[in-house]
Amino acid sequence: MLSLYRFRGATCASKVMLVLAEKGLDYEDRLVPRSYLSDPEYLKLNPAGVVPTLVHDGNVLVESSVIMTYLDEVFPRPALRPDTPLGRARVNAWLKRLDDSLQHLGIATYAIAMRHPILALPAEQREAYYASVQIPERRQLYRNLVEQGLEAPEVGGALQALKALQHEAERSLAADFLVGDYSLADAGLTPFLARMELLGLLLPEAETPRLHQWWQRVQDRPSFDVAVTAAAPENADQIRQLAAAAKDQIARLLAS
Ligand SMILES: N[C@@H](CCC(=O)N[C@@H](CS)C(=O)NCC(=O)O)C(=O)O
Repeated sequence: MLSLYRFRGATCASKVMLVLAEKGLDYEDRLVPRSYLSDPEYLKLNPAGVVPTLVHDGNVLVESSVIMTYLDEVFPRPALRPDTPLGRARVNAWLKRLDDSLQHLGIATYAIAMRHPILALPAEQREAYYASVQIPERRQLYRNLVEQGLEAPEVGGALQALKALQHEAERSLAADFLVGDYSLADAGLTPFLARMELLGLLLPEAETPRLHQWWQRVQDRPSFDVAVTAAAPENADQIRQLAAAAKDQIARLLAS
């Protein structure tokens, strides 16, 4: 039996859900509130207090890329990795690249949208929020993002990194998918594109034409609706509006 812990809007959980959907695997959907991530019961499963966590026949797995690879090994059909060592290495390189890029996506999401409800809190509650950030080195980052938004010093670099990620995908897309047939690399990149699209960070089609075609191709797959659309943040419309309101500032940061 498979159980997946996730919350709505968790990019890393969508990566795993795409793999489950592509393989037609049934699983118990443990949709949890974000507050549950710091519950001692959950921390026993996932000491970092993040999603996704997969439990397979009582065995606990964390780290989205590890889980995706595990699922492809245990449930090999349809295969979501090439059968050559070189092809697999290329898929692994994409998974690593995406893991390394998650922080940039998080910074963009906070600076454009998630800061607003926190900024609206009374100062005392805002301070309590910063103090509750689990990783101490991240407290100043969150403070900057909430209080300075797109002006925070960390944002320019993050948006440039997300731009570079799109260019890298464009260069990789000589054929329909990133590495051979549809693979874990495509499943990994898809929720990133969905988030970048929501935040108004997608580069124009003229700049990344192959990536735009790929984006349409992955959206046309049945897995997209269940693993990405249905798993979008509850406040997706509001995020889109906030991104639209910030579009000139975003364009400046992407251009520089
Ligand atoms: N490297 C981990 C990152 C996990 C991670 O940061 N997950 C995010 C969602 S994408 C999370 O749970 N964040 C906690 C929060 O937002 O409160 C993985 O790929 O599984």
